Amino acid sequence: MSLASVTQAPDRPMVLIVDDEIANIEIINAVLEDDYDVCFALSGQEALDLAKAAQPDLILLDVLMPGMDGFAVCAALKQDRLLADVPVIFTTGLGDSEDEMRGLSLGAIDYVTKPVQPPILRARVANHVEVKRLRDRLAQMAVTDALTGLSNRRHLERTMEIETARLARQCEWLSVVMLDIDFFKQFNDAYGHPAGDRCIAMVASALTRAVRRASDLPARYGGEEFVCVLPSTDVAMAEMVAGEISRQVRQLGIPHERSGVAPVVTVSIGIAGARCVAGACAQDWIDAADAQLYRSKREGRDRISA
Ligand code: GH3
Ligand code: MG
Ligand code: MG
Ligand code: MG
Repeated sequence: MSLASVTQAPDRPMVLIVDDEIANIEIINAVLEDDYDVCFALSGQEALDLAKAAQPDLILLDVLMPGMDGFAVCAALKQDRLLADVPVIFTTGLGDSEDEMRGLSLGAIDYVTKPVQPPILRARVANHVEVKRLRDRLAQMAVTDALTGLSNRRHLERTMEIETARLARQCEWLSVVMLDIDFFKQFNDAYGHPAGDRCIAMVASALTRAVRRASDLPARYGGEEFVCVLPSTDVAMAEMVAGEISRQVRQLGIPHERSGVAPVVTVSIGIAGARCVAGACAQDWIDAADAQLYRSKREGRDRISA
């Protein structure tokens, strides 16, 4: 019944119990503690703070509490982008169908009246946690490239739109680095398509090693093409990142006997960087980086253009 146990066992689902009466928390905790990491809050505000910090898989929410009541907590949770998808089950003494309707219309997934029946509460929690976890996995898959584990193109494009708007408000720099494996058709021809896939995955790992900031976003843009979004980064800094990417890829030492530039796999890189202004369009950075990448190819490959 603590946050400490949660951090030690990240695979056990976490349930947050919210109730102003400690006796109620103890009853529900006894029902769930064998299967879940349980944390608890004694007030609405505490519940919101803890939910933000702990990102539980499910919240059991009392309605009648001094100060902020459960309905208000539920409404606030649903307003919060990071918490809106956490399933909420009201556990309350309020048994009117009107109250139940209100709870459900606020976005709660379920409504249980106290005193709770342990096996039924356990079953409801298990069902909702399972659906929540499946949904989380699907959401993760929707933004991830299966071969490399990097962000996929859709996620990259959506993130860039959000970032350009955010950076424009601060009149900040945004740089985009685009890279493409050199003579990759010949690589596939020489070593086979499965080896080509492994090569793409290894280049992705080199790219991940080369970008350091938590806000940098490396992504697989297409077949053997990658894009790295670097917020608050000017062109000079982006050139350093690109140099590191190029070095890391070379250091993989993947033999490429049919490359026209080196005995190992190399990449050509294009960089686009500019300060964001109101109305900035993410696609402009992509187009500009692509044009620079094309220049790197034209001028001989295995090089960086900005
Ligand atoms: P360049 O130096 O000009 O980039 O030459 P290239 O041969 O790399 O050029 P191009 O971009 O035309 O060819 C990319 C090749 O990458 C074509 C395609 O067969 C291969 N490819 C694209 N996606 C994948 C993939 O997922 N796996 C494998 N193994 N090959 C892929
Ligand atoms: Mg209460
Ligand atoms: Mg290509
Ligand atoms: Mg290529």
